[in-house]
Amino acid sequence: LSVTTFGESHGPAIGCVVDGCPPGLALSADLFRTDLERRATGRSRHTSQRRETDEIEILSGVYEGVTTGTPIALLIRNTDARSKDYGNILDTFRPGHADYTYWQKYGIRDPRGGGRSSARETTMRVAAGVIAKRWLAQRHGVTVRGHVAQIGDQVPRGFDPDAVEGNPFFWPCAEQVPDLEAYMDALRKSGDSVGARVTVQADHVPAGWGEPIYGKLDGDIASAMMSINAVKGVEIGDGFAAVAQKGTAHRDEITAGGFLSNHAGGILGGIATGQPVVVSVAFKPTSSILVPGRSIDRAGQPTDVVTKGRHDPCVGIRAVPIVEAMLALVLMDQALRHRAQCGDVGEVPPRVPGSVQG
Ligand code: EPS
Repeated sequence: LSVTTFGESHGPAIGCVVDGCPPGLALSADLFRTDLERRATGRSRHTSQRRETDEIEILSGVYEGVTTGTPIALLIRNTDARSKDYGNILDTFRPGHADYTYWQKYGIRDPRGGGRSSARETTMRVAAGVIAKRWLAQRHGVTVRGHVAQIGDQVPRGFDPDAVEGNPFFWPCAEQVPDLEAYMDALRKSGDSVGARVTVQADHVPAGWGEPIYGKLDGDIASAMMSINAVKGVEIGDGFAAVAQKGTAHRDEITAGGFLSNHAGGILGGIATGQPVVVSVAFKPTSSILVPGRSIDRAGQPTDVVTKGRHDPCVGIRAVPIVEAMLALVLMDQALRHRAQCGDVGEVPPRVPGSVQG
């Protein structure tokens, strides 16, 4: 499976091409609505107030409501672009923003705002992810669901999966939501931004998906997550907490009834164990903020930068569907690769004579 996106935040449209989806999957434009809405701007006062319709057009790869096996091209026309918001910073570089590195690499300053580095690009990842989620659910019963596990120094005081979709923060503890509203209101008024941690879990992933050295399942997941803008860290299972653990604490002991814990996050040696695949992603604080910061202009002269316009005080709040989409896309890709090499899930690979057989 391969996915690529195109388009700029302030261009006429954004889109993606998903190549390698098997034929026969039922697909229509309305199926994209829920996840696109979950990610969209302007749905609460705690996100950017840009209002896009995010209406999907299916350009190819679907005939009479089912995928044909040919590349699926999806398009969303931008309806609320406003590149003049960026007029005052075009000659400078926002501290902490990809403005600087795009300029170093390409020597072009796109007058259409962040262009490709804008979080707008993630819309099409979510759209592509809808296809992967549907295929995984229908073919293998795999589900992928996430939540926000930290905003700044705020951590959930409890975990109720049913609470997540009922508040604008994808937060798993409903009683804490008023505190978060106050926290985010104060942050927004201060003109600053904050980071977030998003945790996503895939259930019913069959043991065996993944590859042992090159193309490890966890390697592909890390690469996919790091390709999301504003991501600075990825953990599988216990992740960095494993540094302080002893082997006796970290290993997941096995009984006839299954594993006794899941510190590994469902992956050992690059291959799925059959337990839930658990991934956490760190989002940095948004760099487009109202607090003046020191920078330079294109001539290298010192200047202060203030970013006005419609921005997210915490881009991680909208990131749950994006992280879910990337995990689903990696799992679908690995599922197809597994089928190509080893056959369908549950099919016992031929045993080599002399090897120990189960
Ligand atoms: C973004 C800046 C804002 C956000 C945008 C991401 O947009 P604009 O380009 O109009 O300033 O609204 O997010 C979206 C439009 C979206 O759909 O996610 C940024 O700098 O990343």
